Amino acid sequence: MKKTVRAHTNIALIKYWGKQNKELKIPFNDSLSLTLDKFYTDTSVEYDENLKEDIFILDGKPASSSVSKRVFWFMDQIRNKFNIQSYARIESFNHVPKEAGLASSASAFAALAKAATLDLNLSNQELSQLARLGSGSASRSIYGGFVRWHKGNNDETSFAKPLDVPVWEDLRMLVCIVNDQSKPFSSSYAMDKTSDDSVYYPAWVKQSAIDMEGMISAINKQSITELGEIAQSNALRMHASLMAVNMWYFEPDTLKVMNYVRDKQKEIPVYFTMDAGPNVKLLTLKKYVDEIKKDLGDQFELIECHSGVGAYVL
Ligand code: 2P0
Repeated sequence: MKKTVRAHTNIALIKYWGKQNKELKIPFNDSLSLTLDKFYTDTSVEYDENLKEDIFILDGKPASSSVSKRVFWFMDQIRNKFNIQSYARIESFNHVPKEAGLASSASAFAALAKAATLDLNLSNQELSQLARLGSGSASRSIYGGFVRWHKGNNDETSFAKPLDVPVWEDLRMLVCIVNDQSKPFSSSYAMDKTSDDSVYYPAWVKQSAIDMEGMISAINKQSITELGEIAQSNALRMHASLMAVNMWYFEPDTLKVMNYVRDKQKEIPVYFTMDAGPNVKLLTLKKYVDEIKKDLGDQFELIECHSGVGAYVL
């Protein structure tokens, strides 16, 4: 019987930005994320020895050639690694606004890694390592809650692990949709250009290790102030390193939300983080959500997210 795997997206609080090995997607720095409950990808993989090539159906239609190429390359890696002979029919449904910095590749490759290897019963560590080859951030979407991707230094040692901490019931991420259209350039291109050419890149790598220690301490204490301050400055540093190579993702409405947060921070704990796109993710506690929705809800779509679970078979 055909089985479907669901994997949720994650949003990094300490960002992954830059690879020491581009093909194997080994990063220069550790990253740490929160898996979200609201956005996910459902994927099924059926191997068929009669097929002459892989087939990839995305959201009910054959996928574009550039998307298919990346998926077929990933399937080739799986076939080589595990000595699988057949091509496959792959079907995915994304419940994520695509290409808008909401990390659809993270849930997509986490779901695909698990769905394509279900019969092999891989451990989560092996799945994380495998998903990483599809998209770096996918290594984190194998798990729920807070997840740290340990950069390692080769294929075997670069994988994510969940933090061993209690669930933080009151923590909320409000995803603020500024623009749900495709972004101007891909995150892979932007991060490669930054690590290759940005004069600020060494400072990014150095500071992100310091931010990681502070973030783990904030999560252990369940301190929204510490978590928010570190997440916000880490995101701004990532974007600063990118701006130093003449690229940015900010749009006028992105700045509008950033300015709102800066003012509101004088009254309540609310912070932002941002990824490779113009949308803004707000970090706060449950008791402040209604007030923020009242302030921003007329102008922007706000999606309230909690911590989500790891990849599983439906
Ligand atoms: C992150 N991002 O930590 C960072 C922050 C975007 C900004 O991981 O090249 O699609 O496929 O490994 O995983 C997005 O990059 O990049 C990303 P590749 P990916 O979430």
